[in-house]
Amino acid sequence: MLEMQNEDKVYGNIAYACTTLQCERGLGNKTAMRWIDAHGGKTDFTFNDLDRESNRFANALDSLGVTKGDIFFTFLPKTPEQFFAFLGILKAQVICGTLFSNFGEEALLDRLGDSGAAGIVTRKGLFKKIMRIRGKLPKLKYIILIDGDGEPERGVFGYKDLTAAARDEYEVQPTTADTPSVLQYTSGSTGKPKGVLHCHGSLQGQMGTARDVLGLRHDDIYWCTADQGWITGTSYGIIGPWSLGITQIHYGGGFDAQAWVDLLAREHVTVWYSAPTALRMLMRSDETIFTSADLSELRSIHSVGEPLNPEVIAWSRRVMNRDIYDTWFQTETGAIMICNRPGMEIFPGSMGKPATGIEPAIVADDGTILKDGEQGNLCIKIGWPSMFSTYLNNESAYASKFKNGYYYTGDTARRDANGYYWFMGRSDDVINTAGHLISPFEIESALLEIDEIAESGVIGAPDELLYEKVVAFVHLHEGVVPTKDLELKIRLHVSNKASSIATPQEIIFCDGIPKNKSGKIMRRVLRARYSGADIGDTSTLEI
Ligand code: 6R9
Repeated sequence: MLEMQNEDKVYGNIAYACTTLQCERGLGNKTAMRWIDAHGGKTDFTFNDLDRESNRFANALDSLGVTKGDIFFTFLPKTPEQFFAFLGILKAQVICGTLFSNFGEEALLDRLGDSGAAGIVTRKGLFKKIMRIRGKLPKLKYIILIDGDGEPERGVFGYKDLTAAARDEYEVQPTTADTPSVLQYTSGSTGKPKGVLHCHGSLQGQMGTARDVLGLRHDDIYWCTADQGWITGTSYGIIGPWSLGITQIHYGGGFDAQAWVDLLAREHVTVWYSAPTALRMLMRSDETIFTSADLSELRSIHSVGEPLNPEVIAWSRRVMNRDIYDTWFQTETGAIMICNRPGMEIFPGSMGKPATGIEPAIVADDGTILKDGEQGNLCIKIGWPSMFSTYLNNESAYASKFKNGYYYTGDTARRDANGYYWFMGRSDDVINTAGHLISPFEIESALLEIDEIAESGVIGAPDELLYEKVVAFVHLHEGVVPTKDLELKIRLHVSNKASSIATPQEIIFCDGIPKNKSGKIMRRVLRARYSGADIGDTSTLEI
């Protein structure tokens, strides 16, 4: 029995596997994270450090009275504390939600409110966003500031004081595959964002794909550029690599072509996981940045989040003398499902073949499994280890994603005769801008709060750099004149309420928003209007 519990503990808990287990394997003094701040300052943290710091955070949560099954969020840019807190939260079997630090107050309120979060770890610069909505969050008891002092009477705690008072050891309780672990919200085209809940058993999928798809080996130096607010940042910026005992680089600076290439060269990065928008931005920069850098140790480059255009692969082959391996997955799938990987022939434009054990199918709307070459819904046969366990508080939306033993991804794709999958698009209106999924509904709701606006409709339009850009059609109230100031007001409002990434790139003032007879915005018509295409069947149009 004791042995059994020990096994559960060792293999069951994600954070245990990423820290204590690595120390038990003899890797305690190995660098787990080389932290590079925005000014280039470096601090190395060993697996011992990661274990101790996450133990302290878990003890701190225990001392506050946070218990198994509660939900605690991180709302931070990349900082070492982001990682310590994430792992500490999971060690305590508390569910860890992660939030992008650019979220505005409405986006925060939706997520913290829906989940009934017990607490949040953040920093002073972001604190005011939370204080503005705190009155609407009665369940939010604990705000932990990584760079501030506590005011316990207001439910505010200083990270440093809390963790300094905490013990270095933590007894992780036996954790099973179905113990809830990570929570991330994802946008749909209607309604509020949905909380995708994962379980500790997802570790198997994340560890397996980090090894088999990213090809991570014990002597690698790995850099995943994804933010921890995103599934890629948790599955492949924390869980997958650390569960394999791999050294990771984490960089606190923003995008800068020279700084990124310098980092790749100077830190001897061997495996790099990034996204098409960043790669396209690199592609636009001066080629000598690459040709003058020594990237000889860089073994493989992987990409996720948006379609990887063949031009980017051609550029990488020419300038870096390397392929880029595209990978496809979703917040819901938890781990890579379809991919190109080292050793496989690449057909530029195709996202590759199924990862080991994954069985996708292309399915028609009527449920018929389609043949090679035919386009349809991209579905995955259920039962992979990192599959989400539910949409929090939304069992019906969860159930609606499954039919005949398949999970419907919401993407459309086709498979060719060689078994390679080709992404065709999404079957909903969700906008993918620079790899971030944005709900047009969230932006429309923010726009409607602006006094001058009568109605609005938001679409994604093709963009060379971002894949899609946010375009807002705005119908103003009678007598309101569109001005540059009004445009600025609109942009600021969306940025403050939703997020800076959701801010419309283009605002088009118009006389009315096309709706169908049940009042739904016809985004298809707006897209056609934008591209100048034929607007198709308009029999259900209101105007
Ligand atoms: C990991 C992640 C998922 C959606 C997905 C699809 C798009 C992701 C892609 C890709 C084309 C790829 N997507 N990878 N499209 N090629 N290699 O991105 O999760 O934020 O939930 O987005 O992103 O539309 O359905 P998430």
